[in-house]
Amino acid sequence: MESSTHVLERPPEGAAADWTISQNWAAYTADEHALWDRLFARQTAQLPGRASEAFLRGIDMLRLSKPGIPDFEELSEHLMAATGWRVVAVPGLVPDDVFFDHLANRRFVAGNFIRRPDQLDYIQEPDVFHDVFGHVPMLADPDFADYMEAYGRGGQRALQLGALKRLARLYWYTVEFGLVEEKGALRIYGSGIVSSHGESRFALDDPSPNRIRFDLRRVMRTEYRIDDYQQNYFVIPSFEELRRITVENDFAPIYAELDALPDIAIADILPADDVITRGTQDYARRRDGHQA
Ligand code: HBI
Ligand code: FE
Repeated sequence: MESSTHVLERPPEGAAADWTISQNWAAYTADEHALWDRLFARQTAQLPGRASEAFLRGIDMLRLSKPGIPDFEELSEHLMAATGWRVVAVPGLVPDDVFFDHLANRRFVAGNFIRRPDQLDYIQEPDVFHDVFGHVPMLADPDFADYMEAYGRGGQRALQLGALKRLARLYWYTVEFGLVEEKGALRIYGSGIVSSHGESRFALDDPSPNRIRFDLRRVMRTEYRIDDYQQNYFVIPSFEELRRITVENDFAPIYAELDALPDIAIADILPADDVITRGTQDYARRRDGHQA
């Protein structure tokens, strides 16, 4: 397994104490811009009717159809005008406390590197396409922008309470792999789905995964996998509701309540679940070679 070259132990040479670096936009090669354009065209071709209205609106508002890897300075001007968020460059994954501090201050950290052509369909670490195409459009939506700032503040608190696992699950099943109901249909807003060619179809069309209506406590108890398509998707009714959950709840008592309950295995469905799709899990079984 190749070592992930973008997970660093300490800020690299030249990085600030908050791990930010210059995006160095002028250093991108024509091939790198062309790879961005190829990924962008492939995803936007399949997103109408699949991505949430808020995501598609963000693509327009932030002028992301402009060819080439976006310049974070330019992108941040549009984003600041919409919701006060900025995009700052980092060399890869940053420590949780650094990550949460940026979010709490409306700074989204985006990798400035782009995947190689042989990594077109999947890359473990967040590159500029996952972060900027996947995450940034949603930050132009006021409710989602508030949710992400509240998430950052919640993360700082969760670190103090030793409850990071709970919050990481909330992030995973909303920000990374969330679905939203719009006009009676399911739409994608999670960045891990919307930036993935295969999962943008799988998440909505495939009979394999469960699709369950979002419940905060249920999500905070549910395990997830990071190495392949999800076996579970949770559906929120709206971004206003997502914002309300974090802005109106004090999570500390919820963490204490959940510590008395067992975790929920990835593909399990509970009697209390409001199930939209009871998945066959055929995809996971095929992948895991008929284990489980
Ligand atoms: N760092 N650059 C970067 N991007 C992320 O999405 C990220 C991170 N560090 C920590 C992290 N995400 C997650 O562990 C937290 O959401 C819990
Ligand atoms: Fe991400």
